[in-house]
Amino acid sequence: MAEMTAPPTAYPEPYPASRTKALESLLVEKGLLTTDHIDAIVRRFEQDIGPLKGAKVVARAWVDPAFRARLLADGASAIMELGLDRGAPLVVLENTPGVHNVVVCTLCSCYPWSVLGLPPTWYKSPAYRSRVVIEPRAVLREFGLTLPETTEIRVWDSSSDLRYMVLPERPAGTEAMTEADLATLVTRDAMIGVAIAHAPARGAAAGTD
Ligand SMILES: [Co+2]
Repeated sequence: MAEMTAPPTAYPEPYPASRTKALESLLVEKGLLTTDHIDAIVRRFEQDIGPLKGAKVVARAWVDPAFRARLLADGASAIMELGLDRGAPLVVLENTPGVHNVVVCTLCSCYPWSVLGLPPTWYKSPAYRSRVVIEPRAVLREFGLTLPETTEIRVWDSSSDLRYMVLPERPAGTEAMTEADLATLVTRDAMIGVAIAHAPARGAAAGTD
């Protein structure tokens, strides 16, 4: 009969994960942070800080036609001009008055992380992944985006070796805005293609999920 051995320990976590957990519990215990606060920071990385990179890329493309041309020709190389990581091959899809582009990964959740950070939860949902291909117009309406019947909608399926980002149209009435101010009009959802960029409205609230 085999000798009793020590009970199996839990599968070891990678070092950064256990270190992060230890720091988090210490800060919460000391009352310096709350778990709500930490969740809010994670959300900020998903919604604001990640997509901020793409917003800068779009704003540059809006003000600099030569950069725009390089971006459309080879997205991954062009974003390096703004100090961003090259990432996977990146195809930038230009929206025009007659054509609206929208991005999905039907197989899993491939996403242009080099410009948009972490994907939102809905992007990974089976419903979005299957329905946007079959009935894009209806799905976009659910996101609050109603496009004219005459606008052609093109759906692009990402893969592990090819990522897509939408270059939204520059809103009318923004001719006097600086590149930095223009970047604030570009949302994550507009770069996935489930929204468009809007000119600033007086008293408009910040976008939420
Ligand atoms: Co995928």
